[in-house]
This record gives sequence, C-alpha cells and structure tokens, in this order.
Amino acid sequence: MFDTVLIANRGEIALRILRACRGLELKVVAVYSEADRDAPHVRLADQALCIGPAAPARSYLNQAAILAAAAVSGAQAIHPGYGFLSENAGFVQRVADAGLVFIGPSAECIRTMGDKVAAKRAMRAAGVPCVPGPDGSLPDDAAAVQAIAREIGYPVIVKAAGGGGGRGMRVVRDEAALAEALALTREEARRAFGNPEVYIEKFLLHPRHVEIQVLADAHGQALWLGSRDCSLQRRHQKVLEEAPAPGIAPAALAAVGERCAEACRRIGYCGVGTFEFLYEDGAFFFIEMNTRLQVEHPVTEMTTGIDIVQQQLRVARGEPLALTQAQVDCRGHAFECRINAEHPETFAPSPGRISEWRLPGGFGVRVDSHAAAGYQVPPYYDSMIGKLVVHGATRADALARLRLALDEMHVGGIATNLALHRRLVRDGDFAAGGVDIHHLERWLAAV
Ligand code: MV4
Repeated sequence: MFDTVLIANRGEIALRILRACRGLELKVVAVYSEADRDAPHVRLADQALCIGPAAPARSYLNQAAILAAAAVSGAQAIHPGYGFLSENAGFVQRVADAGLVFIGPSAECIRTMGDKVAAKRAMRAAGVPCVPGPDGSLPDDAAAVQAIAREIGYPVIVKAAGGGGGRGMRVVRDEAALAEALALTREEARRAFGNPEVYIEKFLLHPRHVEIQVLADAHGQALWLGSRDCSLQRRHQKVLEEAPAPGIAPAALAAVGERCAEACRRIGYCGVGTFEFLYEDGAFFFIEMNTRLQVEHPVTEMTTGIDIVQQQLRVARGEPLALTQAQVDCRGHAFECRINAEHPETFAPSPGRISEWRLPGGFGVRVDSHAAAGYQVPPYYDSMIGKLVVHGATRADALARLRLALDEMHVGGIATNLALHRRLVRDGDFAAGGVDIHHLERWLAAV
C-alpha cells in the first residue's frame, strides 16, 4: 500500500516516527526547515528535503511545500506527528486528494472532534460520560442562558466550540458575571477560531486530568490501551505524566475504556487517539478527544509493551489489528518527564548550544530525544528537547528509578527544567499519587 513515509514534523517525534518506520522496513523522507538542517532524523532519513525557513508558518505548516515534497520524493504516506498539521482537517483532505495516505484518522473525524460541541454530542450519544451541561451551543438570548446556568448550578465554565487545550474558556462564579463572560468568550472565539459558538458546563473545582489511549483499525475494530494521568501541568503545558492513572480501580478504568473503544467503532475512527477526561470524586467526565499521536504516548508503550507508532503505521496501511482487548495487558507503572530548554524560575524558553549531554540509563530507562552535545536548540519551536521515560513493576519502583535517572542526567550550556523535576519527584503529595490539575501551580507558588 505504501513503502515510503514522509515525516511532516521535527524534533524528538520525527526521530521516534523514523524508528517506527525502520522497524517496519519502510523508507523515510524527512522534511526540514532551515533551522533543522543538522537534525538527526534528517541525517538518518533515506531522503531529506528542505521545505522553507525556520518560521513554522513557512515550513512545517506550509501545506503546499509538504505536498510538493511528497510528490518529488515519491512518498505515498504522510505522518504528521503532533502539533503542526496533525489535527488540520483541511490538510488531511488535501493529502487524500493528492492520492496520499494520511497517517491518522479521516478528515471527517478530525473535523468532528475539532468542534468541541459536536465532539461532546457524538461522545455522549456513544455512551461516554460527559461533564454536565446542555448538548448544544448556547443561544444568543441572555435570559435563556441564565436559565441554563441556573439549572447546571454555579460555578459554570463557558468554552468556545472552536477552542480546546485550554484556549477560549472562562469560569463564571455567579449570575452577575455571566453576561459579560459570555460576550467576552464569544468575541474571543470569533477572533481566534473564526467561530463564535460557545457552550457551557458545570465547572469542576478539583479534577484530575485522566486520559484513555485508543487504537482503531479501518475494519471496525477498536481497543483502549490503558489510562494516563497528566494532572501535573502549568498553564496547560504538561510537565510530567504517568500510566496508569494511580489510585483508580482497574474495573472503573476498564468501564470507561470500553466506552471509548465503543465510541471509536461508532464513529468509524481509524488510527490512534486520546479521550481526555476530568476525574473527580470517583467519576469520569469527557472533555475533548485528541485525534493525534500524543507527546506522552511512551508511558502507554512502556506499560502495554505495544509500539503505538508502529501500530499507527500498520492500521494506516489497512492492516487489521492483530491483537484483541484481552491481549492488552497493562503491567507495572511508567513516568515521563518532559525535559524543556527553559529558565528554571521564569519558564521562559532558553535556546542555545548544548555543551554537555549526559543521559541516564539502566533497566527500565528510556530517553526519546533528538538532542546531543553540540546541538543548537533553535528558538523558533517548542522548548521540549527530550523525554525521560522510566518503567517499574510498581509505581514506587518506577518513582525510585525516576529519581535516580533524573540525578544521573546532565545538560550543560543551556537552562533546563531538570532541577524542577528533581524537586517535584520528591514532593510528598506527588509521591502519594493522584494530585489534581492545580497541584503543580499551587506547589510552585509555595516553594
Ligand atoms: C474544565 C475544567 C473544569 N471544569 N472543564 C482546560 C483545558 C481544556 N482541555 C479543558 N480544561 C478544563 N476544563 C470543566 N467543566 C478545568 C479545565 C482545566 C484543566 C483541564 C485539564 C488539565 C489542566 C487544566 C488546567 C486548568 C483548567
């Protein structure tokens, strides 16, 4: 079906995808910006094409340049990685129209999930538990909205249908603040997403962010690959993730996981995806679905033993899933620390030349990174330079291994968040497991 894959991404994920392609004996075409000439995946690829200047809008987001690179290189498939064009339904359509395979779900599935109102309606209809609130977007009539909010009960949250990932939302504490919040969110949504539609939900005060990884083929089969807890975040940027979500009964996870897999079957989903939930007081509430490979996929790989990127390539190739739900066995516990080139106090990006790069190792330790000694971290992109992933038989074993690995790791020449991770993994609340989405910001304010 295809034997050559174009990787429309950069950094650690481009290298990760290249390795998965190699494992399936697929040829690789790298596309790179002028800032990424010396990237390792560019060197390792069978062919490499420069697609433009450093600015993402002129390279990794330049759809015409990427399609042209596929045409001249003979690539028959495009892997978008995460970010950039990975959830752009228009791009997926153009890829299909060019007779190429997009390694990911259909444009239609991406479009549905990109509209958070449509996504929630589809998931509720498929039996996925959602945050309390009406199924549609809000009317213009202020009195009608007041009645809806009263019915839900304050506090509520107003969210843009075109938003997601923390963009375009506003918490409303009481009726007095409702009208203005609604108007502001609508106006922001119109400007930022070109869609003024907004919807309303009960605002949960202390939830955890728990997500379910799914994998579906083009033949109507779908699996869930366990849970992850991504509650440790700052300003909607995840910092440290783990699998499985700690302290939740396996039967409760299985119940929600089964709902997610069934929802995939219902909407004809193909590829990998993630159902994001808020988890509070023992209940799951769906908020959004990500229709891409995620940064934190390795913790799921470590606990299931499944190469998620290879599976993604296989289902895109039209292969039926070769494993059943009963064969998905989540073993032990895994953590991932996102290693960022950033100032330890201000969190401002800290690009520059890496002078020293010492990696940890040993049993159960994995580092996904494109960096090395001498590597120049460009200022144009995300500041993540690698992911430290550890696995252990139990959460305590994995945490002990993580502490040692963080102590072993050393990056010189640029500022990183390694010191933050070292302190965080010694925090008593984190060690106990199950902290909420506000924990990290509270902790940072206190220390
Ligand atoms: C919420 C919420 C509380 N109640 N929805 C933020 C990102 C976007 N995916 C949804 N978000 C939230 N939605 C209701 N009804 C709290 C958040 C939220 C959050 C969610 C997940 C991870 C981190 C977060 C940080 C702040 C707020």
